[in-house]
This record gives sequence, C-alpha cells and structure tokens, in this order.
Amino acid sequence: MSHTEATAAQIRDLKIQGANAIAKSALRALAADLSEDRAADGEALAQTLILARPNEPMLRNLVRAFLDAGGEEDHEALAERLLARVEQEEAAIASAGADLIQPGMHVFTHCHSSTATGVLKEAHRRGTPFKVLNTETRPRYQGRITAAELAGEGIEVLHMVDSAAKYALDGADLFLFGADAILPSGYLINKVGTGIFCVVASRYDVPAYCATHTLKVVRDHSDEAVEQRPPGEVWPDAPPGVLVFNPAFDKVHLKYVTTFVTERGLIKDVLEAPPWRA
Ligand code: RUB
Repeated sequence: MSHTEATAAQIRDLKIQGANAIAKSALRALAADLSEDRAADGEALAQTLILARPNEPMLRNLVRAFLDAGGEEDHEALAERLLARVEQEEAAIASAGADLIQPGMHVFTHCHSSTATGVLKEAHRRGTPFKVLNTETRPRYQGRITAAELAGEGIEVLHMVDSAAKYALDGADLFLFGADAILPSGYLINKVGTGIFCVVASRYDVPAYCATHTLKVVRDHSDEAVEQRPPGEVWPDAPPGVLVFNPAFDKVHLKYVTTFVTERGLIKDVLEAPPWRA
C-alpha cells in the first residue's frame, strides 16, 4: 500500500483528525510517494488524499502549493520546508491568541483543535492562570483529547457532556474554537456543536474566537456540503426504523465570529486574506 493510500485511510477513519494534522500528514505521504517513485502521478495521489474527507481545504491548499512549487527541489525537502513554515505560522497564531487570555478567565472550547489548544498552551506557558471548560464531543469524543492534552500541561480543565454546555457558556469569558473550512459563501465549517454553541455564546455576550490558519480559506469554490459520517458512530445497533443523522460538522455564519485568530494576527474579514503560496 502506498503512503498516500495508508494516510487517506487513517484520515477517513479519524485516526488522524483535525484539519492541521490531516493536511500535514497528507503532504508528508504525498512527498514520500513522489520521492520513492519519481514517475508517480502527483495529481492522482493528491486526489486520493483530497477525497478522504470533503471539508479539508487546508489539505487541498497545502498539497496544491506543494505541487505548484514542484520544479527542481527534492520532494521531501520541499515538504519539510513548507511544514516548517506552517509550524512557525502556528506559533504566531498561538501568540496572537494567547494575548486574548487574561488572568482568571474561563475559556470554553469544543472538540479538539490543535490551533485552539496551541493558543491555550501558549497562554499557560506565559504564566497566565485561567480555566478551560470543554465538551466531550459526541460521537467520537475528540473533546477528551483536548481535556487530556491541556490537563497534561497543567491547565485546569472542567470536562462535560455536550448538552451541559449552557453551564459552561453562562459566565464564560471567551469561546475559542478551530475551523476546518472558511467558505466564500460566508460560513465556516467546524465540528458539529460549534453552531449551537455560537448561538448560545452570542445570547450570553461571550465573544467567539475562531483560531485558524488562513490555509483553511476555501479557494476553489464558494460553498461545500458538510461531511456525513456513518450512522454506526452514533448508535451501532440502532433498532430497525430509526434513521441516524451524523453530520461531522456545522456550518456557522461568520457573523457569530467576533474575530479570527490567524497567523497574520487578529482578522475580522478572513476571506480577504491573500492565498498562501510556497
Ligand atoms: C476536528 C475539528 C477541529 C478542526 C480544527 O474535527 O472540527 O476543530 O479540524 O482543528 P475532526 P485544527 O475530529 O472530525 O477532524 O485546529 O487542529 O486544525
């Protein structure tokens, strides 16, 4: 099995999750296959990775930048150069986001976004005392990854079921979440639950910050349908006659986002950010 096929399978099965990790692992797999076989069809390999999950523009944009930069540079070296740059830019997002976290704040977060946890870990590294309230994120429990990661750093975490989020948002100082996609149609895509939590946050006047790399801005079309996951993730042995609805993500209107926290700093209109080139 090629690196590309193996990585695409891991992305499909959520063994690799979160837009950043998905995009980086896809780029590594593509570069590995191309360096092992210089005659391999890069566009076809890229297509296999792109089809693994439909709402991952960071994967699409990063792989596109890599293929367009082709030329003489060794594939692995080019991939490493791009990944190192993305990592530097992630540090810039963490720094811009950490400026928002003030001593004593209660920060609500949902699912697992490495960009959001990067912000929180940076704030903690700076010595800012704060508390994180986080939801477990049914059906795949990515919220547990967040809780374990932050607690492992020594950050105070209060973990709860998704439907307890009102307790967390009522009185929270900030709602911080990531993004899979930002659509020219005026919506962002992030883990299912983000939409209802944004609405509740706005009712409680809790500012909602989306921490995202601008590679997540969709460049190739205006809108896209949300990924639907297998019903068995929600209820493996649902009785006959019960139809199970399992959207992976929510589409959230951009009016709910107070500001985007990006590698270019705090940006209200992230759709205006210029495309990222290698
Ligand atoms: C993960 C999710 C994350 C974004 C951003 O969903 O919605 O918030 O992908 O993550 P899933 P990151 O677990 O279904 O992939 O900031 O790490 O890119």
